[in-house]
Amino acid sequence: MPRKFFVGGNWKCNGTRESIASLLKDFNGAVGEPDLDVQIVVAPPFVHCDFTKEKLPKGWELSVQNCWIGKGGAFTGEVSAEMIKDAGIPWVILGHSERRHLPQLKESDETVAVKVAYALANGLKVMACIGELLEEREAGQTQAVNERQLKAIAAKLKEEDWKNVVIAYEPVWAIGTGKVATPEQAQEVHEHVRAWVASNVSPSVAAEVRILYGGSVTAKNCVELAGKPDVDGFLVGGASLKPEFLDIIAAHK
Ligand code: G2H
Repeated sequence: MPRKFFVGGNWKCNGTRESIASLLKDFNGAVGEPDLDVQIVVAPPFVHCDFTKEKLPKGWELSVQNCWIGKGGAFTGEVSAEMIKDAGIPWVILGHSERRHLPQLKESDETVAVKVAYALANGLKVMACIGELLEEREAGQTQAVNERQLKAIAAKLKEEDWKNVVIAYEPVWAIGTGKVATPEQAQEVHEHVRAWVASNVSPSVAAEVRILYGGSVTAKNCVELAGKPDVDGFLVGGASLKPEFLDIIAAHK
């Protein structure tokens, strides 16, 4: 079965009720019947999820951008996977590079992996992010870093869990910098990731798992990226807050 194209919109820590209402009004005005060849998932900040859910275009799904590592309880400020599921939100983004690398957060490979496993076990679907820093790429460690991050996650999952996972490859040097990976650079890593999954999880999971590219995706660069055989969609930040998100959704056509 061909892999269905997937476009995620990561709104990060942006937006007001007013700006979201305006953005969704534009999206609703421009989209007609759902395009069954693409899966679209947007991730507002927690506080805007309900508001966004009421106004999402038909067929679009909702995600959050993080969750707590385990069962809820005395963890001030955190939101558990069970709560997210209970709120009717199907997806969570985990392991985003901003959570891995911001000095205030510093989530380790192990923390990300435990979160992914717990979220899946509690009925969420996961966009699991991986990606190397600029200095790691320059030191020739790109594939090794992505393998290490993936290995930590794979070690905690059963084969059947993978049907609820999409992998997002987001080179850190390309995130929010305007410096997009070339289609060849993206394809090289995606192909390697898929081969790693084939060898370390199973060939059938490798054939089915969607591998998204993320990092300064725009309406201008998305078509060429989408043309690469192992690029199954995008995780979009800045451009998901603009009308051009619709052009990125159409990139698979
Ligand atoms: C990477 C991406 C969204 P941007 O973080 O996950 O953001 O498209 O702004 O680089």
